Amino acid sequence: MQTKLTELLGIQYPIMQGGMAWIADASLASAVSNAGGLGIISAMNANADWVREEIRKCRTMTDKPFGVNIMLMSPHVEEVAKMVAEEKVPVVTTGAGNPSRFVKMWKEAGVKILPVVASTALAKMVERAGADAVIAEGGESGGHVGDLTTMALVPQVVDAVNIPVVAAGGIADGRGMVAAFALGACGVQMGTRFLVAKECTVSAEYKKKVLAAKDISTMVTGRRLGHPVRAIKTAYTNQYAKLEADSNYPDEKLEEFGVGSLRKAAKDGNAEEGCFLAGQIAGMVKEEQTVAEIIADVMKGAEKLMEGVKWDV
Ligand code: TUI
Repeated sequence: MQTKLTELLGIQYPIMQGGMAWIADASLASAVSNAGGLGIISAMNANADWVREEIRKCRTMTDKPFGVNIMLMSPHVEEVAKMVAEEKVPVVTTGAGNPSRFVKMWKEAGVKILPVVASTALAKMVERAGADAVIAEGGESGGHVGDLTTMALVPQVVDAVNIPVVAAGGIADGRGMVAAFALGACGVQMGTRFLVAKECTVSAEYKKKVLAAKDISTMVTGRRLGHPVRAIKTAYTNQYAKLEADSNYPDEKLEEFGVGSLRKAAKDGNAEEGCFLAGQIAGMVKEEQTVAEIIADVMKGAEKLMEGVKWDV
């Protein structure tokens, strides 16, 4: 299937993998790229040396294009931004902020730039700065979320900019992909469905929680600190929500409560203290499959729905 996204990135299918912190490593990214999508390594809060190592590992595992997701709130954002330009990674996606100050440097290095946006204002800003496309991510997604839903955000971003738009948040199968096309997107980014891929090295406890999730199993915490994140409801999120609602509980201590919780979920499989980020479609993810099987299933579903339909996407 050819779309503006497959053309821009030089990939076979219009599917990107989300840059999930502590989860999206060279193993998952190379598997997605080898299966014809765009795999992404998450730079999360890691330093440049760690991310460089992962990039080089990925290059030994695939000769296809891949990307690095830069979380703009990372304390190492400046050094990581410079390093991805030095390494000339094919694609950079960004999250949780405005990447405009890095765009010139990345463009000069030939890096394709796809910022994640949660509003039309940021979409227009990054288009002006020189972004190649935007990923419009609705609040159905896991992790750091904006206010708008995918259904409301994607068409408004499509109308606001002239660069290609990728839809993210709440997409896990062919129906979601075709819905994204109907809204004017030229591809999708999926995170939660790839969480349970065989090639995903996340803890067994994490996969178990995603596979057991139902429609109403996720919730958003962290609004009080300005960093709302969606995760699977657990003892940890319930406790966080309680502390967050207690106006006598200081912000600093709330911040402290969250430190290390993503690592505890992804690496240690700590069911009590871990924060298991996942999107609202976790309830639709029922089977551990290889990345190739996941991509084949999404494409088969989409192609069946699009039989006889001719869309210019
Ligand atoms: O970034 C994500 N998802 C994430 S980041 C993350 S790590 C984290 N850990 C603790 C607290 C916060 C984050 C886990 N999941 N997705 C992309 C995304 N970006 N979603 C929403 C946004 C966004 C929101 C507001 C981007 C820009 C924005 O406005 C920025 C501005 O400065 O205008």
